[in-house]
Amino acid sequence: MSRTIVGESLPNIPWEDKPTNCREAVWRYSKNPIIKRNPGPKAARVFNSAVIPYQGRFVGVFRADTRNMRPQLFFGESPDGLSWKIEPDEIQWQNEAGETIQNSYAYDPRLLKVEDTYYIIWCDDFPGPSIGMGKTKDFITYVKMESPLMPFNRNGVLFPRKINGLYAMLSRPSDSGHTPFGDIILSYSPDLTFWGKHRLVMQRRGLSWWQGTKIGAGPTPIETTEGWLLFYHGVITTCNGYVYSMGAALLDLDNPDKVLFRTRDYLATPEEDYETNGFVPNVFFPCATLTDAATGRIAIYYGAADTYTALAFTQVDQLIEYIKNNSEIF
Ligand code: BMA
Repeated sequence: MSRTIVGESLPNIPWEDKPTNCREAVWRYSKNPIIKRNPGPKAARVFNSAVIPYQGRFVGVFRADTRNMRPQLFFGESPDGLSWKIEPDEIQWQNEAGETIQNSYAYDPRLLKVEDTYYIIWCDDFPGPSIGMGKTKDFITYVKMESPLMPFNRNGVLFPRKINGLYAMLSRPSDSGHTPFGDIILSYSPDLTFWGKHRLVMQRRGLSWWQGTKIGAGPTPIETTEGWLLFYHGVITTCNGYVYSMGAALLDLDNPDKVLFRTRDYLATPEEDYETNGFVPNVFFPCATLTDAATGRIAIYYGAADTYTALAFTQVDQLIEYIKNNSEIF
């Protein structure tokens, strides 16, 4: 029993116990990757994607790079969170007036439920990378909303409830290319349209090399009794390009621009073949979690090498203890 996660129980969460010889706080699913190459007629590689429980099963919004290599978002569903059926065609968006609109590209979606609505936040073309946001109630009709923040920006992550009466979103202002910098910023909104009251949350860290080039928020923050649990990616620049690893932080529940604890060392870095080999080698990019409040189990969905979708696990109390004991904030 655990009472640390403030949320619902999910008895059918995908899960595998920690291997007895594993000393890490996060461990990988033994049957990774769960989505391999070419899972659909248009989808060549599915990665950096988001899932959520829905009506007793699981649904997801998947980033698929198509055969012209432009990423789009595809809907998928699964009875167990492990084997996924991805729709052959991308999600069709309409504007608030109900007219069908085309998205030039879309990638790295996050998916969450706030009150009775599911929100999808992704990297959109403004033109140039920016935060796209849309909503659905049934995963049939999808309405694209106003762009919340100015370009260029990526890694938009909405909190699952209002904080002090305002919606809150993390993002990572960037450039129009493969951005060699980046810190995590918090913005507030009364209505999901107008955003302001921007606050710096966390910066890249020169001394902690795995997160020395840029950082970006990952899955929707998880509310816990110890603060908002935020998984994030950190990037180092090597002679061979960027390497993406995963860390975590605890943010103050009432003022999430205040970092309480933050991992000095990465929680996971590309090590397995499906993480070190692929379209972009050495990428471990978390975009979603499933949580079971009753047991404290957390399943982390991450993109591996911009090629596969993979799964890792952790337990909230053990993870928080690890973060507190291995934290460095400056
Ligand atoms: C980032 C994004 C991610 C991608 C990563 C590594 O800029 O485009 O979608 O996983 O680069 O290529």
